[in-house]
Amino acid sequence: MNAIDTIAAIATPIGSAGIGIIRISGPDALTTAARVFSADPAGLPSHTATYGALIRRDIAEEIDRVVLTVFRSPRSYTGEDVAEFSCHGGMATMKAALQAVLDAGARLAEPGEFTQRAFLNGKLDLAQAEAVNDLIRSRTDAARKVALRQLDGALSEKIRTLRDQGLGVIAAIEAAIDFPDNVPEPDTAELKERITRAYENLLVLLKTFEKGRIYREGLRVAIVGRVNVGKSSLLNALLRHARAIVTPIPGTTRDLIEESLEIHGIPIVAIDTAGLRQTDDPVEKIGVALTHKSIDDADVIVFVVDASQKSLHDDDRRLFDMLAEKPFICALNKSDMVSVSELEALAQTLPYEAIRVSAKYGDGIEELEAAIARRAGVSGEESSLVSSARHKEALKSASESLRHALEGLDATEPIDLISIDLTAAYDSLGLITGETASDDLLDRIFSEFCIGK
Ligand SMILES: Nc1nc2c(ncn2[C@@H]2O[C@H](COP(=O)(O)OP(=O)(O)OP(=O)(O)O)[C@@H](O)[C@H]2O)c(=O)[nH]1
Ligand SMILES: [Mg+2]
Repeated sequence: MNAIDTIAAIATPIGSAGIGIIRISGPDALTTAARVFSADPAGLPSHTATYGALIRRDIAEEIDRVVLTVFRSPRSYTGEDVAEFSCHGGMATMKAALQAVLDAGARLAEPGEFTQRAFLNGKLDLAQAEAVNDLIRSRTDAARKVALRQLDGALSEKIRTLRDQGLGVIAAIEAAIDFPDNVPEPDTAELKERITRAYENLLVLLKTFEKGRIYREGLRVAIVGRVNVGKSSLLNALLRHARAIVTPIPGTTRDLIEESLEIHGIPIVAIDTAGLRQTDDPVEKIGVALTHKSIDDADVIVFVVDASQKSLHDDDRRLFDMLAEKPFICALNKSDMVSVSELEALAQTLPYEAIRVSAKYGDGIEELEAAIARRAGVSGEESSLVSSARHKEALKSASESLRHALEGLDATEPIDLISIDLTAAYDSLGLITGETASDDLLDRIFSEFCIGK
């Protein structure tokens, strides 16, 4: 256990709420709590809650009526003694309560410092600690599930197994190097098989990243097309409420409008853009430039065509050409304004398959949503393991080291060189679970947390 100071912070959002929690952790958590609580928590058993008053003894003032919960080391989130005051969640109350706790000897916690202590005390490994932050920030059910699995240790277990396997091989090689007379060199074919197996397992894990990233960070979906084709109407239809201004005047939308929504459990940032056309209007010009940028940044592009025009406009064709290499979906909008046969005829002339929709009446929106999810390659059901770019980088560098080791074996390099590659892979994997993470890396990771977690 690290002998460090006692920290405190508000663990709940700032604002008005039924309850607001002040968390205190550290060797003096209970004595600090005792200084501001009407009853003495010294005799309270772990995991019990006591009703009482939060008071400032120095000015003999009661701040709030609270419930104090006590968790004794090591059976607490941080592994240290923890005291939590559940106060009435008002701004003034929480501020005064926190100040009283700080004046009683606690230091204000840094962002993520509670979880950092949990990590340092071996309550969680680094991947699990990061999952706590992912869980707090998850916006959809699918993202929550990915984070919870990681918190449960699903990723850590895979990494640990891989590291254990790697260590076995490294130990065998090192023994042969250290005691050449007594320990035979490991059999090359067997070495190769063991490293290949680890390498393949790594690649399988790496493959889950793209989907994991989408669940964690969301999918950027840009809605683009000519002016007046119904892009803003389509954003509103996807959101199921009137967010963007819709008018019959071409060039209504000039700025990007970004909104969060959820499709099949996937967090989506949908972006309504300025209609593309040649224009001399300086404001619209900027809007059009922004549209081009959002096309570049998007994971999926919804390209809207106005079916009521009954044929493709030159601007539509230009856009088709521009999007050819991108992951786009064509939406044939205003399908309510034309007959089925006219719609068929128009669809035939399109270079790509199109989804028929009516943004105004909400027709075809589910089909469009399904197409977006398909285009992203995620179904909302999969159990992705790797979702963070940091983990991906570590896995990639581990896999490169293993590939290097395999090439070395093929080139009959001496086994001490192979051992160097294997050790590098072992260390890269340790970055994920934290065994080989530097203090700088740890500080950076935990500073991204909220205060109070
Ligand atoms: N009948 C019908 N009209 C639609 C549909 N979608 C949009 N409209 C109408 O088309 C006009 C333009 O709609 P917007 O959503 O503002 O089009 P936009 O593509 O955002 O236009 P800009 O922002 O100017 O580029 C409005 O009058 C809408 O009511 C549809 O599915 N059916
Ligand atoms: Mg618009």
